[in-house]
Amino acid sequence: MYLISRFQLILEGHFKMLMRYFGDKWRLFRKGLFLIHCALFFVVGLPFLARAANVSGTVTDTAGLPISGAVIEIQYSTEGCGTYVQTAITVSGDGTYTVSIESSGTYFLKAHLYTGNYFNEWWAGDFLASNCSEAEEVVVGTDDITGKNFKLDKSASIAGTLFSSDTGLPIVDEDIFIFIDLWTGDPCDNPVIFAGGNRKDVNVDGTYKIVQLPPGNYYLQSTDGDEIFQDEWWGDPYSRYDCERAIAISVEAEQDIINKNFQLLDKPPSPGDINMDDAINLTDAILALQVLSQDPVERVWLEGDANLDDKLGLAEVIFILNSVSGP
Ligand SMILES: [Ca+2]
Ligand SMILES: [Ca+2]
Repeated sequence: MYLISRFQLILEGHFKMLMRYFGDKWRLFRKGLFLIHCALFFVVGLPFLARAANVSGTVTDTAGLPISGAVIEIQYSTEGCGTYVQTAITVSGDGTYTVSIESSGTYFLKAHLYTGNYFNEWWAGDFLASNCSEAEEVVVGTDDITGKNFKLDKSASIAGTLFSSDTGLPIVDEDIFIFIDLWTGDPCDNPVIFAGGNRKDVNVDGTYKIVQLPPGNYYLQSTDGDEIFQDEWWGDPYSRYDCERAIAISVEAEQDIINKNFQLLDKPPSPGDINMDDAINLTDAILALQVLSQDPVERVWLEGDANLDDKLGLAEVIFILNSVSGP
């Protein structure tokens, strides 16, 4: 009896040890299973549970013709306008769009064009708003929402080509690094850069087009990031180095203005240097006299104008002679 009970005790002891050992493992195993389940839920289950609804509509011009290539951007309202929650959706060729919104809430919709000539607009019910604070909320639950349509107003544009003043040919360069800025106000006295994101990179063929312009008067200025060409203002009949000679371009609603070309210098001009050879001497005086007698034998540059009257003549001859004879 004693031996049996002793044996029993030993067995029970081993069993308890085994239970303790495997019990820990079992708890760990269950814990592991739980974590795996959680991970599976987040990876696989949550997107399905969280998906709320599709929002769809059309993007057209005011005549109802589809505008393809527009992008519908979505902003979330809890933190106000400006908080993007989802990748933008490109409007398809027939002007329709469908956005899948993944969680219920309040959203704002914006139709944005990166290349076309229409104003970017926020959806605001029967009309469109130019900024988010005027946009109408779109409350997304579990039902699909349709009919969020945009009828975008056409905007104005300015286009042209950049020429080299030296060669007279368009500035064609794969690595071109010239851009055009729009300014309002006095170009020589703290002009204001037009706040429409209209700084425009010039294309490799030397052309440029600035779109999404509201009506107004704008001054255009070219800037060459490579500093090969001078920074110049648009002017008539050619672009100008001096801000005093910048000419405003008047733009009306929906107007497409073309041929606002630049003729860029590759060095800054000097008053009196009629032939732009970096020297002011009697050759320049003779050229100015020949211009006066309407008989220039060599190419002359109006940029050598010394008295800001956009003409070459006696004023330049006197200026040059003064320069040559010294103080
Ligand atoms: Ca000269
Ligand atoms: Ca002059």
